[in-house]
Amino acid sequence: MSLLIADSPHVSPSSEKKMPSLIQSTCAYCGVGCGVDIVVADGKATSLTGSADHPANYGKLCVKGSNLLNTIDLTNRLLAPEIDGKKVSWQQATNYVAEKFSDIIKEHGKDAVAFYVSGQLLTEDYYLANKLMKGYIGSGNIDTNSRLCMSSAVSAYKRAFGEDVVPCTYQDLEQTDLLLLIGSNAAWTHPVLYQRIERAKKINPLMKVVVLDPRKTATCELADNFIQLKPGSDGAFFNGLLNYLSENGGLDADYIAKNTEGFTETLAQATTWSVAKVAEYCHVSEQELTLVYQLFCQSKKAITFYSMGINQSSSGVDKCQSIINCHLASGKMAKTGCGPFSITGQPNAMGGREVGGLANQLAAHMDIDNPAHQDKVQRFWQSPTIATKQGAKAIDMFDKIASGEIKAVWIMATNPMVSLPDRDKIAAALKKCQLVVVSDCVDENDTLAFADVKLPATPWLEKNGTVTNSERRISRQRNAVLPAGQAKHDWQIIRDVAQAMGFSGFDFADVSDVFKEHAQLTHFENNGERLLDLSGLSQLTAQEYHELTPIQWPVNEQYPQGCDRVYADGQFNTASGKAQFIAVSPQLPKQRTSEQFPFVLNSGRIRDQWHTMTRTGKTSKLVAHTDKPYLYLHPSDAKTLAVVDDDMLNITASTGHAIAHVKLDDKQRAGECFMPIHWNKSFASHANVSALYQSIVDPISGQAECKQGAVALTKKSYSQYLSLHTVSDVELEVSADFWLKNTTAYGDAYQAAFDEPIVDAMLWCQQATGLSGEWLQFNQDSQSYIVCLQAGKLVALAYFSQQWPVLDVSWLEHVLSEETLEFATIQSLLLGIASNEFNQGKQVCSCFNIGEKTIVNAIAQGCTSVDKLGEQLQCGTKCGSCKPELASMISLHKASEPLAVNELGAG
Ligand SMILES: Nc1nc2c(c(=O)[nH]1)N[C@H]1C(S)=C(S)[C@@H](COP(=O)(O)OP(=O)(O)OC[C@H]3O[C@@H](n4cnc5c(=O)[nH]c(N)nc54)[C@H](O)[C@@H]3O)O[C@H]1N2
Ligand SMILES: Nc1nc2c(c(=O)[nH]1)N[C@H]1C(S)=C(S)[C@@H](COP(=O)(O)OP(=O)(O)OC[C@H]3O[C@@H](n4cnc5c(=O)[nH]c(N)nc54)[C@H](O)[C@@H]3O)O[C@H]1N2
Ligand code: SF4
Ligand SMILES: [Mo]
Repeated sequence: MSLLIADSPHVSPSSEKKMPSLIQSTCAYCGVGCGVDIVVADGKATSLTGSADHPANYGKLCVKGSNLLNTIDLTNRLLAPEIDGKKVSWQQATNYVAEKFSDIIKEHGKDAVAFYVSGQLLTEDYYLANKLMKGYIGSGNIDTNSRLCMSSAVSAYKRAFGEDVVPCTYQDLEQTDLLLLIGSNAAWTHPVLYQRIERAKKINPLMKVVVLDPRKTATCELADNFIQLKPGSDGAFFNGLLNYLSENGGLDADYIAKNTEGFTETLAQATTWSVAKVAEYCHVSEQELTLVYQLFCQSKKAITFYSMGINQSSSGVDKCQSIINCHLASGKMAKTGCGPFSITGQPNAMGGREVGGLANQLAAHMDIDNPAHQDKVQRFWQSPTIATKQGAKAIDMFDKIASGEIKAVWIMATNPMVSLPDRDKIAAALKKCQLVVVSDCVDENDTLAFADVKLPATPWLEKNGTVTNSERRISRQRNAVLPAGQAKHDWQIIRDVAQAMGFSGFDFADVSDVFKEHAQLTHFENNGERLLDLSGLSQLTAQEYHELTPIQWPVNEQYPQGCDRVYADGQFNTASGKAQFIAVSPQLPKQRTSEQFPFVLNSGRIRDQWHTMTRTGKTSKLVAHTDKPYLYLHPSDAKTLAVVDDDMLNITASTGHAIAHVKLDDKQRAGECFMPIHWNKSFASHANVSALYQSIVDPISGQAECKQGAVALTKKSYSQYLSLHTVSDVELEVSADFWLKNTTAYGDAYQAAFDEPIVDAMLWCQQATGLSGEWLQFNQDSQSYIVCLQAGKLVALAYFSQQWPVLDVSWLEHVLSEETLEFATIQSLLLGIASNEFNQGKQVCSCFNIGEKTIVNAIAQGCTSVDKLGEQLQCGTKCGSCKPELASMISLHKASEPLAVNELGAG
């Protein structure tokens, strides 16, 4: 096998047809930034494994990473540019966008246009988008979905350290004594890091893990202590910790004196936060708190690892600061196993921060409102103009689109209709906008529905450039195959539009030239002012760039091989060189429950889906674990609402409405419920959670409060329910009052519900599926069971009932894959009775397809450890993402009897 560096100027994937080649790249998904080895044969990616030598994952991959190649087929791909729904050439599309943008700028000024971009762009894409908006159009109006993700963490680092620098590494997580996981469900969202932590804890049983979350998540499997706090109350927890440190000898007076400023005022603010007051505020016991405070105080090393439960808050910057305050005060900073570690979500959230992709940054960690920085960047770019003030942050940007102040928006690699709060408001804004340009890889999503111009971008596997992970490590994302159809790389699309607008600074032939320019800017007149310095990479030849191995910044004369430890000398990037304490006054969420909206709505991720499902929704492998956008509800609330598992609930907020199935869940507090963020109009009629949140933001960072909404719940019933499995595509938008769609191994599975019963069920099926063949129907009570056969092969199966029909997935997979069905099978289909052998229950292990019932039975027969289950059933032995769930099933079922078929829902 030869090592092929595809898309380099020297070798192209198509020229290397015969021998299988190995391409090293980076996973498309989360901020862990795992390396992947892709085998390519005859221009196609044939297998993928974790790169054994990548320092993020050392060969490991989670379930999403392992399934990357199952999500790359060309179905739903946008393969040609379109204007107003008509295919056009690239030249037409590029000129059209350039002309429209130029006209609007000419008539209404530079601030009448905007870009809304994404932490899923590569650094080179991001760099050019930022350069075009800030240096050539001259406006600050470029913002990104990272605003919804870690902009509060960015603002807090900047305020405290003088620069947006993450002072920790993955190794620190393994080398610490105490790890606080705050508002992070890392077991599901950063699984490979979680597994590294799990392993570290096995090696060092003295290491302690504490989780703070209003929900007891899969991450708690690793926790020695779990603090189930009141939503939004984390700021008080950390003020209380600071106070406790001060009262119990936990301060590092020397560190405070030498390296920080503002301690006295900050402590004064925190002293009112006694353990008793924090306990009352956070709704937790004083004993639990004291235990964790003691742990922090006594541990030599501690890391606070925080994520969306902290950032997505109307006071997120202060919450991050309250964490930083505790680390500065205790001196648990910038040394092995210590520090405030904000984990990034998206694969290149960090790269976006480096190039200045947020509306309140300039470029290369320089400040947009600093005249010296403006001058520096403009001179470096030799650009005709430069942005001199902050542009519109995401929420404001869409408000300005709604008000008509912004007349053209170019959206790249994000799906704001699904991910921004207050969906109706976003829809109204996009509808009103004079020109909506969307660069995406898929041909349909909730945002593309509003696009005047659609630009086909290359997705992962075709893309080529760099990403930076959560620990400041730059890795190459290399393309393994050539662009499909007419798709172009995002950086090329931006370059071509910029040139069509008449701008001269975009003369890049190769992606490595873009990277080099970015690296040079980080060094330009830096004089040690900013830690972000990539001068060591600023002279790479194209070949060296293509061969670049993972490296942590800064990379410069002092650290030619990169640098893992920053701020070790206690010198920060503030004017005084000292880190800043800032007094924090804890705030509760702005979205409050009321008589009208009595439930707190929490939202977040599930294990196997990525964001708006444009990729992970494509494979049955990733759908089986959680096949519906459930609303997770406490059993006591379910009792009050008179609902049981799988009943339907109307979820109403001041901003919008959703409908979802109920899943009983006693792992959250009564009065609170949780809904996943992933489902949208491509997969469900009423399941977009962002419709239920108001767009209330942190006053400093502009990050939206996406974790604590207020909703009303009422039982929703329909007069008829349908489960439909077919090989054909079905459009249910008009014909059903509620619907859900899932990708399965055999085609699509639909669930639908009707306010009025369907009069002629068979006719409805024939019209909905458009299939002809032998249609058979069996009616019993008020149920209709319908099948359609083509030459003995089952092509459609529809069950109408007054409750949700329960069908086992593995049985369906079996009957729909058979070439011809035996008469007895057709009979059992029409009676709706699956044979026992197929009832495995909900899928738990996606790698080996192992269901709940199989696992529970193995536990009852003595497999009482995750390792034993793995030995017997293989579950958990590949990617390991299901191991926390297996552990929790063992605790639940250890002493139980094997389950009978009817005891488990068929999932
Ligand atoms: N499987 C999967 N993994 C992903 C992603 C994905 O879509 N799918 N997306 C990636 C991205 S972009 C991101 S940003 C990360 C996000 O990673 P995480 O932040 O770990 O994920 P979330 O599920 O959004 O939220 C984390 C937890 O915050 C808790 N929480 C809610 N309110 C509060 C609160 O007031 N205080 C505290 N302490 N906790 C609270 C929630 O209950 C939830 O368990 O995941 C990344 N990884
Ligand atoms: N209520 C609530 N809302 C949230 C969150 C929450 O926890 N709760 N989390 C927030 C967070 S942290 C995040 S990060 C956002 C995520 O939300 P989004 O960014 O809106 O979600 P994605 O599905 O990742 O959107 C990426 C889009 O880009 C396309 N795409 C993929 N690769 C490429 C590429 O290389 N080039 C181009 N041009 N397009 C590409 C995909 O097909 C998809 O349409 O959601 C936020 N919204
Ligand atoms: S943890 Fe999983 S999703 Fe994240 S980068 Fe690694 S393989 Fe990809
Ligand atoms: Mo994110």
